[in-house]
Amino acid sequence: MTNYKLNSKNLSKLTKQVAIPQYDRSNVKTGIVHVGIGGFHRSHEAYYTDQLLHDESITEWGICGIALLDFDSKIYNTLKEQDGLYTLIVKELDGSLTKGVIGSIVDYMFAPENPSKVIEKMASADVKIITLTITEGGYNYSEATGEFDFNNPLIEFDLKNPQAPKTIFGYLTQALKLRKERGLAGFTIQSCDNIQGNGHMTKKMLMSYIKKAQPELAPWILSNVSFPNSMVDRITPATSQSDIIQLQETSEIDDAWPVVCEPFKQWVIEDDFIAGRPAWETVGAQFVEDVVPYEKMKLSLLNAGHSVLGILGALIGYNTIDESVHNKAIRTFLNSYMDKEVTPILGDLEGIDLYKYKQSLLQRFGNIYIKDQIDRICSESSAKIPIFILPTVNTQLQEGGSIEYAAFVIAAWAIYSIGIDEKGEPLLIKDVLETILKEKALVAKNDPASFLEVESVFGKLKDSKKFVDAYLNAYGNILKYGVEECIIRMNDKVLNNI
Ligand code: CS2
Repeated sequence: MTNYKLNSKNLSKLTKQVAIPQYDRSNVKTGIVHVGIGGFHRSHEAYYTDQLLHDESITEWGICGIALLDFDSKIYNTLKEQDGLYTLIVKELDGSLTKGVIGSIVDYMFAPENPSKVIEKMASADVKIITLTITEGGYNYSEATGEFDFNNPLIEFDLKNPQAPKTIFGYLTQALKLRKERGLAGFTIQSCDNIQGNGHMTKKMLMSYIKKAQPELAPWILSNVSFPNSMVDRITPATSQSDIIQLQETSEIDDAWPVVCEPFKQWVIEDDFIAGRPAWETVGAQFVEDVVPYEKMKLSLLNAGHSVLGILGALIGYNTIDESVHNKAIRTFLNSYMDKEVTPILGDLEGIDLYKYKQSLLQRFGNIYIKDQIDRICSESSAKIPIFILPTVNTQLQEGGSIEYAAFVIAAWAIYSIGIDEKGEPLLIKDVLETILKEKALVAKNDPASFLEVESVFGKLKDSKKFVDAYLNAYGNILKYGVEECIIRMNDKVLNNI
């Protein structure tokens, strides 16, 4: 089979076995600017939008993808080489692959190369929505103070260099300033990150920055910009070299960076778009009045479930999430965590069958073809744990409920942070707080509670005797018996007797 480099020119050469955009991409305007064009954006929002653009009467909702960080130059260069095109490979539960070329990213920019071009783009009249996947840590929120972190050197830089910023806050501020000066309407800023109340968080953080950077702009923003909350979901592992080769071998496409994902997808959005929006509901998104319960459910079951499987699995020496969930003891532990500690805090979720939702998560985690990397899941845990697990712990503590399973996971994380698994192999710790986590983890070998002193992660958790006792008990047991033996005993409810 002849292979063609993926680009606009070669699209027409592909035979029909892979779906390709059936719309005139040159006719599509960019009503959306998206910041953070990693795998998740490309398996989720860009996919939904591509489906939408197949209705050729819709031409105003193409995406301009922004690579914000120096580190993002590779994806920018790839998209540029491929005219914004990439292949989405859905790994079905039976192992088959559904492949489609996605065409919704019709423009792309590398912010570090030309910040003013990005600001101008955001300020242009066609743009109605800025969507974000800037990761949980990208919001510059300090868990210790509950406020915007003005000590971040990049924020200090942006305050001094408003025309050539480095952070999303600097870009949005400058673009909104230009829109106001030019008498243009505002836009919607829609976070697509895994944060409870992601719209509220975006608003709170941006307004804190604006009050320092451009205080006179604040009232205009409050009446001209909207920040809908949303719940986003689709498991999207990092693309591996074998995915690239498999695509070459099973299609005519040479794609330098395809995206792989699971079949499941969900997008629940608050209908609060001040400058109009695409009819994403026609391609499967749900628009609701209040997305908060959905977000809470997803973050505290799916994302927390991932962290549980990732941290426990990493210590045992597993590489992928499916290996971890197929370990019966871990699976039982995860079930107990979800049933005993998370479910009670979720309250009534109208129209959702939680039992089925939890069952479906186990099936999704268990998809053996996805091979979701434990390294990916455990990366940046210092930003994930405060969002995925600690809100559950704090509510349970207030209500006198169980925290034993969560405390076990945190103890396992403290041991994980030493950087060696139970087989003596090194663990790859990828975290902005890597240095401090390692330092505390080493001290914790003799004084386990000291790990809980990382206030930017744990806040005041170390003051809860109930939590600390459970954590210390778990820490000691893990070192003594190993993760698997501990959870087998815990599952048998005999741990307290060991
Ligand atoms: C994962 C998420 O990063 C993580 O820890 O839990 O990336 C997860 O795969 C997505 O949120 C799924 O929607």
